[in-house]
Amino acid sequence: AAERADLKKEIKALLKARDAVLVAHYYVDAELQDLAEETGGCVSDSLEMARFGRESTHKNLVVAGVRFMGETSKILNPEKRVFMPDLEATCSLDLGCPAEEFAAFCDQHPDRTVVVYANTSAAVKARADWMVTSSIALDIVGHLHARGEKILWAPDRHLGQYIQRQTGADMILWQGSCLVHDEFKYEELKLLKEKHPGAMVLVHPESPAEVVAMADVVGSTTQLIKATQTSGVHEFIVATDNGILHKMRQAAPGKVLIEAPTAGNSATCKSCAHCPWMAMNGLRNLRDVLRDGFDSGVGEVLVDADLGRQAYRCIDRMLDFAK
Ligand code: CIZ
Ligand code: SF4
Repeated sequence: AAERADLKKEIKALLKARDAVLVAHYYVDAELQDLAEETGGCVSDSLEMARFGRESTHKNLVVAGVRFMGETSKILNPEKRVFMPDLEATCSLDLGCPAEEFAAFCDQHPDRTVVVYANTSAAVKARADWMVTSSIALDIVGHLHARGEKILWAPDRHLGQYIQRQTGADMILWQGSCLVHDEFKYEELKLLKEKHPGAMVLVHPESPAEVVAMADVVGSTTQLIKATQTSGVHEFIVATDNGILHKMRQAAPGKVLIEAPTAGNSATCKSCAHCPWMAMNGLRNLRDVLRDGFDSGVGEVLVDADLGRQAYRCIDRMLDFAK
């Protein structure tokens, strides 16, 4: 514990010395989320992380999250240096949507507007017309549908199906999935709900359709946190990465939060509903990157300048739409 306190002190001093601000996702360690808040950074979803990074007046950014979040920050802020505690922190959606195959898929459907989820590489974004995050996906696809546009969606198939059902848009879907949310199980959730009949079920739309169908609230991380805060209900079953529980406990003190069951977590596994890549962010590698990365370049997110400019358009379009 003493060592952790020292590390935190060191990180705070280094953030100042490097003129850097820490931006953390809801799914990373509670300690990192707290540090981001204590030091004037932010803890949020990928939409707010992108916004915050762009508006920050600090010269440099440190992103505690996964690779696509660091890349998005760099693309929006090419003049800033962007670092991550571990550049290997990726995402199964990003991994499952290689740029070349994706380009071939787009080439087969030249009549469609290409909408990609934030959880993709810079190269995939460079090919897209729009980038969306889960908090704004419904609004943007609904808007495009109303204009008569047909959609090519990638990479999360569950989120794509959900949007398709909600908006009625004509969509063809890339078949990717999130390895965390894909594991939430319908049968087990049904049993859990029977045991807690008063509980409100909160589900992230990267989960399978039959799990989404059981939800009282379907939404992005920010929307789910809000639901715990604003609803009069006392008990919640939460189907998303359990890193979010830290923020929910702060937002809704005293309320009961129950993790939704995954294939393995009911009795045997305490960390199934947690992204292994988000978990790669820790105090030690955060300290290391702040102390050494600025000189050695280790942990620095680099995006090819031309590719970055191309990818910028679809992100900027979303941010502009969100205003
Ligand atoms: O699952 C993710 O990686 C999410 C929910 C990202 C985000 O904040 O949009
Ligand atoms: Fe990707 Fe899922 Fe991890 Fe989010 S939780 S970063 S979607 S693998």
